[in-house]
Amino acid sequence: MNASPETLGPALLDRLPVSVQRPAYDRAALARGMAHLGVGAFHRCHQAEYTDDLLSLQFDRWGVVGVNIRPPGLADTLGRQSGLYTRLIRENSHVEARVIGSIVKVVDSQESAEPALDVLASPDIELVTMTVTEKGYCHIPSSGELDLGHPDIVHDLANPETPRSVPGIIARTLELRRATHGRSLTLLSCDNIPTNGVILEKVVRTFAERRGKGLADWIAANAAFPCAMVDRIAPAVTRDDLDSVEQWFGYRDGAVAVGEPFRQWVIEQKFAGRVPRWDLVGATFVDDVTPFEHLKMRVLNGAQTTLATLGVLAGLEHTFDAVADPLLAAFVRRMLVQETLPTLTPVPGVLPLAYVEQSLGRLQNTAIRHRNHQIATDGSQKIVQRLLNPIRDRLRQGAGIGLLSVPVAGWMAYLIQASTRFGKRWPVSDPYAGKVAGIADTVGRDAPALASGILAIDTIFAPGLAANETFRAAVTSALDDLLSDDPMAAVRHSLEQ
Ligand code: CS2
Repeated sequence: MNASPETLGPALLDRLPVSVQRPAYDRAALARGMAHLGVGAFHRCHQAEYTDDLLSLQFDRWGVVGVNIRPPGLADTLGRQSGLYTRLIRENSHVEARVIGSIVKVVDSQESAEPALDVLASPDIELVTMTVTEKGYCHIPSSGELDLGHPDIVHDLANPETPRSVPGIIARTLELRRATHGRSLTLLSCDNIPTNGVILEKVVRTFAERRGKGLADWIAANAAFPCAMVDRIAPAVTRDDLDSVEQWFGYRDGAVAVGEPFRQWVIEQKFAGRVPRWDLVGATFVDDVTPFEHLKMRVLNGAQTTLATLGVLAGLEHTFDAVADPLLAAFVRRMLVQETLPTLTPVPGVLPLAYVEQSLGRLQNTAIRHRNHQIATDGSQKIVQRLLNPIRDRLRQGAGIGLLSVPVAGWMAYLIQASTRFGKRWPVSDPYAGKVAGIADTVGRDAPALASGILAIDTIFAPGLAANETFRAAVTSALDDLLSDDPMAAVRHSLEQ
């Protein structure tokens, strides 16, 4: 019997195969200085890698303490490996492996907020970055306001010392910092919501105002909430990824992360203290992130959501399968060039058409096995910034929206058919899945009634948009096709117009 392979850890660093890069700094000397909330595949492929790059260039106390307040727990796996993990960059048949050392510890805080608060309120922590997913902010997608009816917010306002939600945890963190050492904190949102820092600040402030005792004023003076645009495609990690590392490099790693070569990070320079000089290793510090985030969310993410929902309806598994389909590829390119690009403000150094081609090229990478169902998850939290905001801008310009309306109907069709078509193979997950299912139960398979019912959800569709006749007609007609036996007729019809 073969001996089981060694697990990645500090003892293995000097014996890694030469093809695996390792931290080029003294990891034993790395002190903790920042925390990251939501250590998933994306963080391990993005912020942690930038930090690892920086530590090699300019060593400083920027060790990251990861904090997970939602499953899955990672403390055991990464703890066993002293925070080390393998980051694979993959592009078709090309693989590049590197062990990242910037995460010094991971804390699981799913059962209670205490472990998270211990880390976040500690005076060593000068900065908190976060990737908590769109719905983690507990905001109303159409308005950006804190959702005071959200069960976790209701709970946290009644029990502010034992919070469950991100706004509740951040407000409590700042309250504890104020009461103990009084040190300021930068909170850097890295989620794909427009003006993410503004939204974070707003939900935390609204929460703190209800808490009273001058907390909101203290936060305004002692915390900063910069906006950021982040980019790298890094799908959920699979058992195959872990097995590949073992096969290729001879050791076991339970926390492998896989990403594409492209990466980008644009950060608003608005800090409440020291932050790592990520600008020395490829990040960009700017005064206004807005043009960058619109470009990225509307083009790259807009294409992903379009290919994901329409791809699932066409029976295709991954993004690369959907973009290889000639009809879907022609559709998404035409949608982006004709309808999305005219809504964007120029970004210095970026040629819009080249950005579209580069984005579609990234989506063709067959080594990035990003499942359409994964991207379709939480679509209600994504369509506002990816599709509805450009639609609203187009309508204001009096311009056509026949193409952008198709993936909006795609999201509707996906949720309408969740229980009958997809739910058995993939647990469809979206905070609005129940609501859409309820509408479908009441009105049946009648596209105009379904579209009307769903467009009336004003926390997603701002009333002005939902009332627009052009938009209503385009969504209804696409939905009718998408629910038929020939769902791709929606795509063909929109291209014929
Ligand atoms: C994806 C994003 O799952 C999704 O919603 O669209 O995670 C996407 O891969 C990243 O934003 C790329 O930077």
